[in-house]
Amino acid sequence: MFNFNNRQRPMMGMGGGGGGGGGMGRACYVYDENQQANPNLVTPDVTYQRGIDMNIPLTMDDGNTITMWGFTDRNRGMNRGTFPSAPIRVTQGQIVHTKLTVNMMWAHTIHHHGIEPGWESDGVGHISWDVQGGSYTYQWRPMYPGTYFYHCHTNTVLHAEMGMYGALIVDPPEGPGTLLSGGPTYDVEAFWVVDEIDSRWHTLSWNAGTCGEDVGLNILNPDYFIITGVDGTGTSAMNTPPISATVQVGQKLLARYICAGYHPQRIRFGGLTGTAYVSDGRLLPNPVQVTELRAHSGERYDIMFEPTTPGEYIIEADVIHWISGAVLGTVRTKVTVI
Ligand SMILES: [Cu+2]
Repeated sequence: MFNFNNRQRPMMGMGGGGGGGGGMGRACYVYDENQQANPNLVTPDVTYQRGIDMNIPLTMDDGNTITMWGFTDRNRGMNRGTFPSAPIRVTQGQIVHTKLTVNMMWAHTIHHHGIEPGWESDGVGHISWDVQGGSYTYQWRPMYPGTYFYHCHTNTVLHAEMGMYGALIVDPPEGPGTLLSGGPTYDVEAFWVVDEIDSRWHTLSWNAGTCGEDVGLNILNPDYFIITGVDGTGTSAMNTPPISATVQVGQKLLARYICAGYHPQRIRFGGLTGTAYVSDGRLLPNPVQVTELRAHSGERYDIMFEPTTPGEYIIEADVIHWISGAVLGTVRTKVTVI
């Protein structure tokens, strides 16, 4: 059914571009020959459509602007992407299509991290194919409620660092407001997606390093620290829902935490005690009381808070060097209890 011949392409147009636009040309291991229709498609319950934006400006608190890459939301007719990309939110058991359209200049995929579709829908470009100069539809059916994320899996180390990801939320049949079928429920939702940025990487072309040349992707020296798309080291994230949250005593807050960086993280809840119900989209054997959590790249936690004392609680996530253990940076946001 699929032609795997002639997968190795000659290097053409390497080193072009950089910065906004992500450069042009091909890469040595990008397999774009087999973008015919996904052979197993059935009628979906819901379809998400995503395009590509290789020039998303992100302005930091110090005034510098970093170029991010991301997905556009073609369902809403958006030609511009956002960082993070627009959430995908579905109901447990739905058959979902994600249609990705990429123009001729670059190759990208969508991998629905933590979802387990057939291999032709897994979006791991390195072992199947990348999407370039056309569209491809991924089909998947989430079976477990919780917090996931989707990201590009072409030249993954670079493209994920460049911001090509968005939240993927699976609700139980009850819909938003309920974490798991039959409970627990929540009143307010917060999204804590913690990431680091090495601005040196953000001048590279989309295909940098794919032909074996050393472009330094083994060296990540972050100079910015991000929570859910904003600079997390100043005050930007303090009063920016759905990062910061306000709850009344007696209400329940669900925090959806995603470790979107490469260095390990430790998130501290500022004196609040939460209950972790779900880890990486799977129910924990028993709910766990937590005042802090550690996570590695790609991990997610669903944590419920039911605060009893009014006040302001500062949520802090440390980004920790994977070898030395040094704290490289700390992002902050706030839960206000009234
Ligand atoms: Cu990509």
